[in-house]
Amino acid sequence: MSEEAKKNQYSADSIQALEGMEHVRMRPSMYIGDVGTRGLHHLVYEVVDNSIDEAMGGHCDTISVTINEDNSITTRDNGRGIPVGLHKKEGVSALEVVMTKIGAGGKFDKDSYKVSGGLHGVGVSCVNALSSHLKATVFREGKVWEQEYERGKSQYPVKSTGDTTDRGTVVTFTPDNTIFSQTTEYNYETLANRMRELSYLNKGVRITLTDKRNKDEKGEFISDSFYSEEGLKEFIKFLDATRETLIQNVISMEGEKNGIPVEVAMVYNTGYSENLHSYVNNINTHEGGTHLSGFRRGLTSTLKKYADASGMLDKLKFEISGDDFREGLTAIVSVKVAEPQFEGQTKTKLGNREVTSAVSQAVSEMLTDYLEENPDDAKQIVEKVKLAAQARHAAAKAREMVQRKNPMSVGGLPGKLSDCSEQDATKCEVFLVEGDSAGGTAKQGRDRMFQAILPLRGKILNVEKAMQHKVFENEEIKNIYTALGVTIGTEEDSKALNLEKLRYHKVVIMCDADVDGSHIETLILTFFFRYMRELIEGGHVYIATPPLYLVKKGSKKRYAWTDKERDEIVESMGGAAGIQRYKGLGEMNAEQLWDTTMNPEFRTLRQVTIDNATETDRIFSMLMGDEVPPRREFIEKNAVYANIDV
Ligand code: 0RA
Repeated sequence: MSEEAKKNQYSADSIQALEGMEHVRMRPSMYIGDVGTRGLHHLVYEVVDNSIDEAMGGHCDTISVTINEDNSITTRDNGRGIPVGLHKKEGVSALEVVMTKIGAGGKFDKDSYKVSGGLHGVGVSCVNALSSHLKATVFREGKVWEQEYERGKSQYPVKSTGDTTDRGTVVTFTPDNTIFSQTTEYNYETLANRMRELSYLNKGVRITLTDKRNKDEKGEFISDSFYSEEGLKEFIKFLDATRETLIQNVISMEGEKNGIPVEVAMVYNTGYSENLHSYVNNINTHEGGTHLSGFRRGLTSTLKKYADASGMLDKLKFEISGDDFREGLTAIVSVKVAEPQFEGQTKTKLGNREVTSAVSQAVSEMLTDYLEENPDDAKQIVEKVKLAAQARHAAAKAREMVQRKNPMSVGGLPGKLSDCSEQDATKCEVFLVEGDSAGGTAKQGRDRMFQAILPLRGKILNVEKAMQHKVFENEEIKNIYTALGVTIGTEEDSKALNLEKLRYHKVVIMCDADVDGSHIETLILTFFFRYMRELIEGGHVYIATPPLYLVKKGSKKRYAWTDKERDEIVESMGGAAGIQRYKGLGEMNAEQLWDTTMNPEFRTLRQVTIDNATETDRIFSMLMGDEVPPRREFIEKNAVYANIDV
């Protein structure tokens, strides 16, 4: 072939490869979920998942991820390196096929079944398609190989640039800002949380994260290195660090059942909430599925058998239910499935039937051994189950009270609620306001057509430390249930929140912009997270952002939300303006509150989302638990709780 013909042949191949790539650029959300912050971070996970795959095959033990100064990302691993030889079918280097063919991203050798993979398992080619620039460097068979791409299009054939004794793959990519138009700025904490999680899920792999945009006091780049010797066992200790443990050890097992790799770790604490986390191929399965059912089944049957044999429950007058075995339980189930079927609303529910019995068996064996070897712990657990059953009985009565009220009859609505006149719930908003006086101002300032006000008295109950029946007996909480028109129990799930009769599609928490206000905000969020998670997941929960300052000069008036903004306004007014600091909502009059915080045209509402349920869980238990030092440290470090992604 002549040089010219070679060149033509080369571009013909890359044009063909581009068809799938164009589709990724046209419909990015189909591949990475969305093109917001989540999707942006997803690009990193996708590349790292490939490195984790190498690690799971035993070919790699070190991965590094660097956020470069310009928000491009560099990942490096010491795996085998992406193959660079000629790919016979495609007629170009395998590296080029991996980087530019959608679906070819996986391994060619079928015997190493791909167990990792991002939420959508789309491969690095997808990251390439969504990057304005990407450079792949491969260290393999003594040589360094390189290829660069723009928007997924290779710029030249794979070339060798030198010799090396290293092995591995380096990928540097710049997310395309025409696709990620909202932001291309990476959040260090978000990446750190995922890298930490991955290190627990894949013990023995060192994952280092470095942020070249920021330096610490010593002049060094911000960096964390995650490494876990014991895997899930350590993950449990990390999650439960601020809870008081009920038993001596973390109970754990690791093995293969019916050909399915299963890892389980669990511990009981003295608290009341159930914290189950499950993973399939390193992906957090928020909606649970067959592996979680297997865990529950194994736990219930084993504990029930033990408890019955012990005679400790003989005097109990009612049946123990499955829930009773899980109060104060923190557990993680992680399975690897060759061809996972994901179901559910967010495609995070495992559907593979065969997994249930594999996990159930694993849990039974693990727990039977532990109970036999640790009779004191066994006694503690059964004792706790018994108390849980008694409390559940009390809670059922209290919950009935919440359920019985019919929120559709005005008579049933809480007296303190100032309702709106609009009947269409999708147009309605309710403001949960701290204190009666601010509630009064909000009531005057609102647009009564579509905005309702529910004042909450003082501090609401800390549900993290209260037993369920106390929660359902609490006046403020009962008011929230009836005002929102939500009940407990749907046709499918007796414990799920029923949103069918939700009366307001926006639920806005409005608190003072001070320490007390943010504490109350956290209490309300804790309640929503533990008892109304579906409301958050449905995108219904928001936080209002009242201004911190009023800057006045002559007849000019402007509001500021940050110190920086305040200074800029003062300067734009030519200096020496009068500044009023709002210490609370109560200091604003109705008109000011409407203008700055409630008027949809000008206000900023922060939508509350749950980015990472495992991490959110840990943060709430820490913020609301008994131990003060970690909480103080967290609040000082994060000022507001940026970490739960509000
Ligand atoms: C295809 C085949 C093989 C490895 C990889 C891809 C691979 C991809 C990435 C992405 C980041 N790091 C990676 N490391 C490896 C198998 C290699 C072989 O059979 O030698």
